[in-house]
This record gives sequence, C-alpha cells and structure tokens, in this order.
Amino acid sequence: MKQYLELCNYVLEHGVRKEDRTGTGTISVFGYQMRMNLQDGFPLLTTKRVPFRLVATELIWFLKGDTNLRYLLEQNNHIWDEWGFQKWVESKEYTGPDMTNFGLRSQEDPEFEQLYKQQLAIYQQRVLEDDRFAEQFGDLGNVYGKQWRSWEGADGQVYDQIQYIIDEIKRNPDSRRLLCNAWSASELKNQQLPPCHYAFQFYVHDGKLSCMFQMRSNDVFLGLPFNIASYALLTHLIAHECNLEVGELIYTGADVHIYSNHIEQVQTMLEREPRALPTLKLNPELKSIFDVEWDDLELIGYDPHPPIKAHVAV
Ligand code: THF
Repeated sequence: MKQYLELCNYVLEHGVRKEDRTGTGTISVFGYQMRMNLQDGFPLLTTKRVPFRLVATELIWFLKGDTNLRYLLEQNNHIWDEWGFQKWVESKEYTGPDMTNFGLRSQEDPEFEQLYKQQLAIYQQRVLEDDRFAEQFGDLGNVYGKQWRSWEGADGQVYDQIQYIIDEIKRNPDSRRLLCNAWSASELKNQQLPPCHYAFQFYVHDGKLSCMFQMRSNDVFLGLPFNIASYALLTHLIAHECNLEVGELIYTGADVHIYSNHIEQVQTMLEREPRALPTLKLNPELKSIFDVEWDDLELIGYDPHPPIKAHVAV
C-alpha cells in the first residue's frame, strides 16, 4: 500500500520531536489525509505481516457492543490487555508487586519484565475464569463498543449508532448524516483510554459505499495498519448488508506519530517492496452485521513480508 508508505516517509521527514503521555517520545505531524480505493484490493499492509485475525476479532468485539476484555482473551487476542491490566494494578484491591509504569519498565529491565509477565498472566486467567473479577477489572469502561451500540443520550435514551447508519443507508442513501461518533465529553472519565478513532462517516454514490474515519492520535507503526484494515472491514460488512459495492476508504489523522522506539522498524519496512493486496470474501449467507463471526471472513491471497516486532506504548 503505497499511501501508507508515503505517510511513513512524510512523518520521518517532516515530523517534530514531541513528548507524550506514555513517556516514550515520538516524532509527530499534525494533520494528514490519505485515500484508498477498496476496489483495488483489501488494504492490509504487505510490507509486514499484520495479523488480520486480531483486527477482525477486535472489530467483532466493537460490533457486539462489548467492552470487556474477556471476549478478546477467549479469542486469543491480546492487543488490549495492557489497558485492562493498568486498571487492575492501579486499583485498591491489587496487592502484588509494584507495577507502576509497567509499560516502560518492562522494556528497560528484563528482571521486571519477568515479574510483569507473571502478573499479567494471573490477571488474564482471572478475567477468563472469575466473573466478578472480569466484571470489575476486565472492563475497559465505556469504550468503542458502548459508544457505537449504546450511546447514552442527554435525554436518558440509549442510541444504537450502527443500526441507525444501516437503516439510514437503506432508507436515504444520500444522507449526510451517516455518522458515528465515539467521542463524548461526559464519558472521558469513564474510559480506560479515550477513543483514538473517534468518528466515522459513510457516503453512497453510484452503488458504492465509501467511508471516512477520523483519528485524534495515531501510532503509525502498530496502530494505523490495524485501523485501516478495521475500517475497510467495517465498510465491506455494511456494504454487504446494504447491497452495495465498496468505494473509497479515507483516513484523516490529527497527531500522527511514530514512536521513537519504532523508527528502525519503520525504516526496515520502507526498504521492502509492496506486494499485491489480498481480497476479502464474506460469507454470502451472512445477513446481519451483528451476527458476523470470524468464520464468515475469508482473506484470499495475502502474501506479506515477515512480521516486525515492536513494543506498544501504554
Ligand atoms: N496505544 C498505542 N500506543 N498504540 C496503538 O496502536 C493503540 N491502539 C489501541 C489502543 N491503544 C494504543 C490498541 N491496538 C497492537 C496492535 C493494535 C493495538 C495494540 C497493539 C500490536 O501490538 N500489534 C502487533 C501484533 C500483536 C500480537 O501479535 O499480539 C503487530 O505487530 O501488529 C490503536 O488503536
């Protein structure tokens, strides 16, 4: 995907050094847009392997309206573990070894990393097995799933923004309100992490469904390949349900950054030659987007370069 590689080059060239909440340090640009034609193939990076199963099970988790780590752990998806673990170790009930600033310390101190891995394994086991524990410490608060499927209005009513979009596309495809918003001023305090991709909107023209998504803050190396694939998949699913073809996927990023400990990895990736994009096939029997499961998705012809490891900043 040449647009993504261009973005990487742009950030490397024009980015400014900027400190961040996680203490890792980044190079960052403010404001960037890219457009991908979904008719050209499914936009999953080929310059490193991106685990599509993790992208898909995360999206399915959002679509279920679920905000609890238990589902992701059952799917063997660990991309959100750190944020649940953080809630646990900062709680009064946690009495294990000091885990302050575990994200950075586990990168710098191998002995601490062992201790952290032990505590994380205990945490994961309890979320999977102990209902009370999972309810209290496995839940990330009112994150994406909650805002997408059960937005609580000022009027006390609950709104399903995804259902609204699907109904509106079918009823009034020219609508300019095919929009879902996950950013809620009154919910920020109830979220383990405020939404990074905070809004998205659809557009129907000529029998094709296009999607634009907005990110306030974007981790270019680890997050963005996931975010692109996730919104591409969402667009395919909604198009399928509404009997439309897929159109364009448009990305708008605000603070677009490469973490200082990802720069080498980005450079490695930029030396690689992009390959043909895979295609996505959906189970033709699938009726409702809310019933989608991993088995309904088939990715054909994905032949990426090898994975490249990097630490996630917490
Ligand atoms: N925080 C940061 N610092 N970066 C992010 O990308 C990010 N997210 C979500 C929430 N906070 C974030 C979490 N999403 C990976 C991918 C997506 C994530 C978190 C982590 C990741 O580590 N991917 C590895 C594979 C991991 C594995 O195999 O388990 C990779 O190589 O792609 C962005 O929304």
